[in-house]
Order: sequence, then C-alpha cells, then structure tokens
Amino acid sequence: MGRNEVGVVVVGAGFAGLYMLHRLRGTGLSAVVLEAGDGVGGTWYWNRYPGARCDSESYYYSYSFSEELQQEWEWTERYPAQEEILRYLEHVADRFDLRRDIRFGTRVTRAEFDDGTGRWGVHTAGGQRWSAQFVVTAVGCLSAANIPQIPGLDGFGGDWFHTGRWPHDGVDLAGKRVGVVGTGSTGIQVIPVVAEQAAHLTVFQRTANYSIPARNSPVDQAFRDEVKAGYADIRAVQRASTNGHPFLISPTSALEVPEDERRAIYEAAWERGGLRFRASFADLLVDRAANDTASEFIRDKIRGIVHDPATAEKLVPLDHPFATKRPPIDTHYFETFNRENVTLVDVRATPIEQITSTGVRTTAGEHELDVIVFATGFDAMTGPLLNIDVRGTGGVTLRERWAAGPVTYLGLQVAGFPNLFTITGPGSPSVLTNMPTSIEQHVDWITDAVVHLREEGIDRMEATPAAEDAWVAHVNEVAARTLLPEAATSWYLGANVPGKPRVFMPYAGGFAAYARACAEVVADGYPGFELTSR
Ligand code: NA7
Repeated sequence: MGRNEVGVVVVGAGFAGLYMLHRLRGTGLSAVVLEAGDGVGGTWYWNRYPGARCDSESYYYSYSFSEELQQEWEWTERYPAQEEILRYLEHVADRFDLRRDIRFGTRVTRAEFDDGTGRWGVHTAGGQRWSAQFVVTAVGCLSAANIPQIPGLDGFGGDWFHTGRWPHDGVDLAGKRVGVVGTGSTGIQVIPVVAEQAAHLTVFQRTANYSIPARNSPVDQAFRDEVKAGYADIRAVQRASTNGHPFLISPTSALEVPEDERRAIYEAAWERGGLRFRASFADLLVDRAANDTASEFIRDKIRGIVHDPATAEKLVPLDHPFATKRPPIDTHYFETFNRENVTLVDVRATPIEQITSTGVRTTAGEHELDVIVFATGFDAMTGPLLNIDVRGTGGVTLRERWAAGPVTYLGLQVAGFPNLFTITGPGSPSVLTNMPTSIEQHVDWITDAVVHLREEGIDRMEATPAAEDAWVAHVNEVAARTLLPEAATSWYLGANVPGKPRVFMPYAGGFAAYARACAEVVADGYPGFELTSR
C-alpha cells in the first residue's frame, strides 16, 4: 500500500480512538488515528474548565481490557479530575505504544466512499488525503461545542470562553465580574469554583436542574487495594448493568415502601452521593408517581440548602422529572447561591436579549461583566459526525440521510455508508452509560466484525435499510416506555440546539440488553448487514 493508504482510518484519539487503535494491532489491518487536538484525550483534552471532573467514579471510569493497566494505575480521588484522566490516557498511549500511529493536529473535514474502488477517501483540514478500506469514527458524543447565537457577542469588550474549548494555560478570574451561562453538568461543576475565584459571579439559568452531592474525597490505599483485588467482579457487574456502573438498580418500586422507609433510602443515597441516587428504586425512570417521590425529595433539599427563599424557588426544577435530563452531581452547587458575590438570573423569566460591549442584557436590565463563560453544552451525538462532510454510496451525504434525525443499525452503522463504523453513535446506549464500558463493547464488536470480514474474504459490510428501520423503531419504542422523552429541553432529544430535529437519540434499553443484541447479531452471522466481496 502506498503512503496514506491504510486498512483503517480512526477519527479521534480519546477513550474510544485509543482503544480502537490498540485492538486493530494484531488484526493484520494497518491503521492510523487522525486527531484534531495536539494530544490524546478527546473530551479530557478539551474540557479544561475549572472544576472539570468525571461524574463516574475513577476506579470504573477506566479501561478494563488490560489487567496489568488496571492493577498498576493509582487513582487519587473518588471522582477523577480532568488532569488526572488526561494523565491516565497519556499513560495508556505510551504504555501501549499508540502514538506512532496517531497524527495530531489533523482535523478530518470530509470522508467519501468511492463506489468504484470500494474505499474511503478521508480528507483533512491541512490538505492531506488518506485512503482506507474502513473508517471508524471515535469523535465523541459531546465534542461539538454549542455556542448560542446571541446578538452582540462579537462586540463584547471582555473575554468569553466555552467550557469545552478552555484555554490550556487557564484563565485568571481573580477580581473579575464573571457570567456563567448554563446550569447543566458542566455549569454545576464550574459555578462553585468560579464563585471562589471571581469578584462577582452572575449565573444565567434557563432550566433549573436537579443535582446530587458528589461527595468527592481522596481515596486511600486500602480502598485501592480492595478495588484491585475485586476487579473481576466489578467489571462483571458493570457489564451486566443498565448503565455500565458497578451497581445494579434496586428491584424495589418506590411506591411499594412506606414513606418513612423511602425517605431513609433517599437520605442514605444523598449522603453516599453520586449518580447511584438514580438507582435507589426500580421505577424512577418509568413511573411518573415513583419519579415524583425522588424529584420532590431533591426539591426539598434545595429549599433546605438555599437561604434566600426567592433564589431557592428559582433553583427548584419543576419542568421535568428527575433524571430525564442527565442528572448532574455537584460539590457545593446549591450552597454557592448563599454567597454574597453570587447572583442568579432566571433567563426563562427574563431572557437574554443581547450581549453588549460591557455585559449581558436581559429583558430586566444589564449585567456588567468582564468574562462570559458559556457552559452551554454540545450539539450532542450527531454534531461531531455531521461536522465532517461524510458521503456514502451514490454521493449521498450523512446530513441528507439524517435530515429528520439520526438513523442507525445498533448505533454502529448507517445504511448507505459501507465499512463506516460509528463508536458511541446515536442509537447506542453510550450517553446513558459509563462511557468506557460502552466504548470497550463497541470497539470489541467492531474489531470482531473486521476480523470476521478478513477471515471470510469479505470486503464490504453495510447495514440494510430494513435492519436500520427496525432498530430505529426499537430505539423509539424503548424510549417511549420511559419518562426520558418527557424532558422537553434535553440534549438527548436534540432540544438544546435550535433547529435540530427532535428525536430521542440514545438507546434506552440498558447496556446489558444492548450488548446482548449486538452479541446475537454476531452469533447469528451478522443478520441485518449485507456482506459482499468484489
Ligand atoms: P448541557 O447539559 O447541555 O447543559 C447546557 C446548559 O446550558 C443547560 O442549562 C442549557 O439550558 C443552557 N443553555 C444552552 N443554551 C442556552 C442559551 N442559549 N441560553 C441560556 N442557556 C442555555 O451541557 P453540559 O456541558 O452541562 O453537559 C453535557 C454533558 O456532559 C452532561 O450531560 C454529562 O453527560 C457530561 P437548557 O437546559 O437547554 O434550557
């Protein structure tokens, strides 16, 4: 093969791309990873905002594929901070000698399938062209920054930043008047830290959010030893679970237990902290009355923490049930609104009209600011893929295929795009799970598929339109059995990005059920895929 001709182009060198490259070694296929950033890490390379931290616990927000790796790495905190995850991924890149096949500073702009040769042409912003039999996207689900189109931003006299594109040398906020727009998981992490640094912080909230205390703390050697001795069981529970976490959802209905007992269960979960709160009862995401008990518990907590009753009422979420948007976890988020230097602005009641040269003007007046932080999230799941001009058979673009919302088979392939695999694509459960668990499953599945094709002398694999239709119908049907589509402002639905089709994108049937469905496809000889040789 010539220069720039490979078996596989992998796009992205985060958790997914690194493991994909590792697995491709030994398959006989040559591979290159094209990465826009100047280093590995993906999400954890870009999201360097103050307070950036994972909401999964460190001991399981990690790869399971190498026993040596999981035994040798020492996590220092219950929830890993951005720097620590980045260090871990850099370690993985070095330990498995991955860097030699990664091209950094290389942004993929276009990928087109050539019907004649049966190969993909992959083009980069720097004018390179790669030719590959397979393309695997490892571009992340939350990597295309959503920066609101607010009139006047260009004329703002201060500095502004999106949290997902934070400057690598940091931003000095000391003595500054700072505005944070957005109160999702990111806003809820950044707000308490900025409040401590800034002279004054103004929080612009559109949708009030439920949040559970994280209860972060250092981890000691005894905990690390216990985890390392128990990894086989921990990983087994993760793979058998709904969300890829090493705990199972309680089998008990919230409505089955007496009120005092239910309250005690919520109190214990609140004290323990973290995403496990969501697993307190079996039916929190499927039964509105059950969910109400959790939603009401958290609303009471907010009212108890926030001193000023008017501010507390603005912070109490009323417009969606708990956990129908991705629930954040926090370190002193609600407490932050008791500080003298913090103001909460409800931009649903008084919308932002304009950014002026000196600040943000809402319908209720102007807030003077030196710095604006947009914690406004991402064009989730589809954005990173559609930012690449992907063209399949007959020159049809992915943008055309997905004009009414994304369609996939198993979240892994799109009909009309042969030999293109999408790690954590829409229609997969990834964003509802602990990401590395889903990523490992997707990468293993894709690796098995390409090995199968090689062994069988097949050179083209493509989802059939019928299999895609059936999977999309199944994804919709599963979502409709839950309360998840009820959150009208959720990024799961694409509702955070103006003009984006409203389609519930993730597979909500749980990680274990999804992995089983994928394994059955393999065991049955890849039904739903057309496998052809030239
Ligand atoms: P999210 O969860 O999408 O949160 C973004 C926040 O920004 C949310 O509160 C939005 O309000 C708000 N937002 C977005 N656009 C605007 C405009 N134009 N005006 C005012 N407020 C706005 O993103 P995150 O980065 O916090 O978290 C993403 C995921 O990362 C998270 O779910 C975890 O999986 C990890 P809205 O709720 O849309 O009314």
